[in-house]
Amino acid sequence: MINTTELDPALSAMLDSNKKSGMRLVIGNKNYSSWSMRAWVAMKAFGIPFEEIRILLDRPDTARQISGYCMSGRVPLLLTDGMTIWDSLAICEYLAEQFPMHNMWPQDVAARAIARSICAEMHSGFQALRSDMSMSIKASLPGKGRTAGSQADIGRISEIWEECLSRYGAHQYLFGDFSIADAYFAPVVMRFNTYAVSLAPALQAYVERVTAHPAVAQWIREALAEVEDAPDHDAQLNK
Ligand SMILES: N[C@@H](CCC(=O)N[C@@H](CS)C(=O)NCC(=O)O)C(=O)O
Repeated sequence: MINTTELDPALSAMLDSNKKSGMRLVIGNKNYSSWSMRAWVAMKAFGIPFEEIRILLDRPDTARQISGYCMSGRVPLLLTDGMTIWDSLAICEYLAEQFPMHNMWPQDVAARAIARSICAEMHSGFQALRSDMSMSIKASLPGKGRTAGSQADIGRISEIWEECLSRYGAHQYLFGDFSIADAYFAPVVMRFNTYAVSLAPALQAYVERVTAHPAVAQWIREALAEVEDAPDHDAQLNK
């Protein structure tokens, strides 16, 4: 067996990267599964190879199928190195550690701390936006879902984006180059498109850049091509 620590760093990184391929990502329907989208977009955007396993949500056997991989009952799941990682943020952190050459987080320490803060805020917050403006990439629901709670969430997200784009983003992505933070907010971008949220021009331009990013655009194409619905998710849209 080759001891990669004694090799040229570039060759060693390439061998490590090959060793880590063979990863499998378990996701839900692309049209609806916002948490799956985050991990999948992060992997695609940074060219990390993986096999996709899609489990349809809202089916009688959804829970049984997910529990075949992990008892969390939720997707995404990353199957790698004989273990399962069962949370989108933990998956992104694992990938950033395993593939340091990709700079999945911003390189600047202060920017990285802010990027982690906004991902954590997304991960634990914005409940009203999630429930009142649920993700359905296929749907067009301009103006729907505007409760006091979702309006407040839209306001807070606008504030975060404005701050990151003006301080770190050089008017590209939230921290300049595409990072985990952009993957994390990609499902919000999908919602802003579906529900036609009107935004300041700089934020609308960010929405358009994320929508056009190759990894995001691929997810959208594949979501639009899906034929299966998810009845409970659709019921959320029509409440
Ligand atoms: N905090 C988790 C949330 C995962 C989550 O809620 N996933 C939803 C799909 S987007 C799920 O698996 N739901 C199971 C179901 O609908 O049966 C993460 O970040 O991965």
